[in-house]
Amino acid sequence: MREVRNNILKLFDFLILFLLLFRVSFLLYGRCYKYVATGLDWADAVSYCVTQGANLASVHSEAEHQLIKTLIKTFDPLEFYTWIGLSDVVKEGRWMWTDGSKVDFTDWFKSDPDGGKAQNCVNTNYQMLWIDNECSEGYAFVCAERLC
Ligand SMILES: [Ca+2]
Ligand SMILES: [Ca+2]
Repeated sequence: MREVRNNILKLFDFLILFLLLFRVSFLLYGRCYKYVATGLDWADAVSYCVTQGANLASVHSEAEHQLIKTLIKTFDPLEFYTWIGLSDVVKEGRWMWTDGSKVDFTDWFKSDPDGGKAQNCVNTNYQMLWIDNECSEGYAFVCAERLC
């Protein structure tokens, strides 16, 4: 019985943390973020976010990047690579966010982007920084919506 109670309390703590993350994101940026643990290729991740009325997350400041990394860590303690909405799939070397927002912040790993035409989609969390990677690989991802 005590174990059941402890598990309910743990679940409650988790829900509070979850709600807090969403609330903080809303207060800071007027946006809601959702971590999706299912590994999809980048194009399917883009489509999935759109079905949720959102886009793959764009990132516009170090504070927002930290918030997204905290969200990822909440669901994935290993903090594995995660898709964000940046790509140069339309034109090589021209990085664009899927939500159409301006590229006013990046946090590349020192040697990246290095993949040329073979790597057109961006993961965060490569040593906590961004890398270009092959769009066909399956990773978890973060969606963001402007109004929540
Ligand atoms: Ca490229
Ligand atoms: Ca790369």
